[in-house]
Amino acid sequence: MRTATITRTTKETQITISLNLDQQSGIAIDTGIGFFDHMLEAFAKHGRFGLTIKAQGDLDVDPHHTIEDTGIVLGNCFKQALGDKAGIERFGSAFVPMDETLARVVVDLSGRAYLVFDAELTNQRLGGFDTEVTEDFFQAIAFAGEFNLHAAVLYGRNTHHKIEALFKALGRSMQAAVSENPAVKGIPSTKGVI
Ligand SMILES: [Mn+2]
Repeated sequence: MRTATITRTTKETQITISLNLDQQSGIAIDTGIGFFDHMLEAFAKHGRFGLTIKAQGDLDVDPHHTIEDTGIVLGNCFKQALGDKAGIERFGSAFVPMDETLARVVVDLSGRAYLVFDAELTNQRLGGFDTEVTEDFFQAIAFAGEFNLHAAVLYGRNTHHKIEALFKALGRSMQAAVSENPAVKGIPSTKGVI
């Protein structure tokens, strides 16, 4: 079973995440930020991951800590659940439209952390979610998970659609990358380690 459960506690947030890479064992998300919950549910549903998240953060200060720290713990869960990455596809990509918007996410579970984020998010706030923090979440998951993450909105108008398409594309591309393929013999790297 490729699963991980991690709890991280700081003075700003307390977060527990359980991730199951191989089945949608259930999705239950509670971060206290409605729009963020909606995005994480879309990520898990379309990535076909089992995912439970309980995050209690200092929302009275700003939602930023809770969103960024959730990205850190989720990235840590992917890294732990994947283990030595033997037999996985390693690369994954997805285009996801949402009405007038088209998002593209490409990942390489390379063991190296890098983010390229290219999206113009014109509406600054959606519910209790500051849209600029989308990039901080993507940065956090890529760096904690130690993978290359290239995320772009190719075109679109509505900021809700743009962010939702990005989260769905992140789910689809991660699902593709973590998939096990019998044609992959051992660890998918010429170095022998990723
Ligand atoms: Mn929506």
